[in-house]
Amino acid sequence: MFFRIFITVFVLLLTVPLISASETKPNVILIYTDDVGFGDVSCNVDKSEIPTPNIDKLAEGGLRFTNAHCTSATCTPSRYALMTGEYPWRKKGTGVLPGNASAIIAPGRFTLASLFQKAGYRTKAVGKWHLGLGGNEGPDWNGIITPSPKEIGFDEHFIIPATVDRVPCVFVENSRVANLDPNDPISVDYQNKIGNEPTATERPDLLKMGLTHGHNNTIINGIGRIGFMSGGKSARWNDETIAEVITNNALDFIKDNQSKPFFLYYATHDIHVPRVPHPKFAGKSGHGARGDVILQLDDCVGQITALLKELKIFDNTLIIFSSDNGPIVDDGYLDGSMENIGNHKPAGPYRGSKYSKFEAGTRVPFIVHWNSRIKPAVSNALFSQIDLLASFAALVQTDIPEGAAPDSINALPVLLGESQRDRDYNIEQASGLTIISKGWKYIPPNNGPAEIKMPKMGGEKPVETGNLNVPQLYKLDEDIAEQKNLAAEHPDIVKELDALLKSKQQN
Ligand code: NG6
Ligand code: CA
Repeated sequence: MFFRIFITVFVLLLTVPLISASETKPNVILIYTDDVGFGDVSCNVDKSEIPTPNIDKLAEGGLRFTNAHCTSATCTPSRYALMTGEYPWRKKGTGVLPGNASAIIAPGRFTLASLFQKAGYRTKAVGKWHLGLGGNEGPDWNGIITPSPKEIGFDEHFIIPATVDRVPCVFVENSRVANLDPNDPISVDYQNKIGNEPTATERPDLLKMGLTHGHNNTIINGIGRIGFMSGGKSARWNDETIAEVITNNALDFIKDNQSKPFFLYYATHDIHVPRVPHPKFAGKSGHGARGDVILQLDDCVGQITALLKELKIFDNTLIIFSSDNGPIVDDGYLDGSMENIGNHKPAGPYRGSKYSKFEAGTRVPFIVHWNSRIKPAVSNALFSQIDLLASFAALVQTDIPEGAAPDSINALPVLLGESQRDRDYNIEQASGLTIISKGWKYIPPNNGPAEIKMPKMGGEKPVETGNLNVPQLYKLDEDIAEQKNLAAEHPDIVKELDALLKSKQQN
């Protein structure tokens, strides 16, 4: 008896110091990539022609999910959900935003960043934003840009306002355009041409990268963009060094905050279009620009992990690697990716792509690495990025205010690999909503086009939207490629899922 008590006390004493601040307050780095498909990271597929050794190492030492989803098949809505814990389709104006859009998350709203702030973390957003900036009039590019990430929980930011294919082609640092010369003010317009610089429609001969569709407005650095811009010459980014610049910024933040808990939202431009790799990576993948920027992305991940190791904070940093939507090869530019795709399958075994209701639209890479707490494993649990907010709230033991993050559910045990429990249901958004529950995927009937053909797309299959004018039902655990529509055989399940989706849309 005594011996047993002694042992119990001894074991308790051993574990007490471990559940210290470092167990509940790890540093958190969310590597949120752009348009990276499930099959674009080599650890997710049997054989890959584009190696991603640094990302693979995170998977080998951590948890690799096979059934994790962003909420939407495009960027802005997925990021909105990630930050707010609210499904984007509940709120108007959360579709893909132009580069001069107003902030869509109201100042002071509780977000993933303000959660960490409340828990005593230092927080920073680096890289792609695409959630709008400024008030109703949009951002004041030549003054103080507010609201900015600062008003929703980020102590610091160094961001690409929207996308690299959208103007303005400048970085915003702590509410101001970085390196702006006040004598060369920026003007941005999404309707009418402004300034004297040529557009891609006027001067296709000046383009260093051809177009397949869109991107025919102002030419910046030899690349046609969406939207018109003038001025701000000293502030314009250099496409070849975007990855380097934002990664260095992230590395500096880690160095500066190595001794306190920090939350870093590191949102890469890679591998979105335009894909302009640094000369170090250009031509290195043998798969065109898309392959090259995958190598570049992997290198950036390697730089982050190397620094964490050097600073001896790797063990106590929780790193998530994921993506904002599924992959696409032709998203508007002729960059050699299509011709050189070879046997590479960006979506892995899944059907569809970015923009699609099929699984490839939202089923993305998701890796969680936390050396001091997570054991290496593969998780097949159905998981949604929308649950990160509530799960992290549980981890850092901080309350979510009443009414905030209405769709976020605490799935911390799943996130840490202590449970493989599926989310009860998962709603996916593309041009409409679909739902997964208990291994079934239901796509409501829809009259939209079944395919979107890109005008000059050559051999690539068109985007399969997933639209069909009859219900679709797939048994995902037996048919991950969504080939066999079982709706006619299981009208009861169709009815049940249809009702479930409708009920979730209402509350
Ligand atoms: C589309 C763009 C595409 C990409 C996408 C947003 C055209 C023809 N296509 O409208 O290139 O920018 O928007 O991608 O302009 S996302 O990953 O930010 O959602
Ligand atoms: Ca994206």
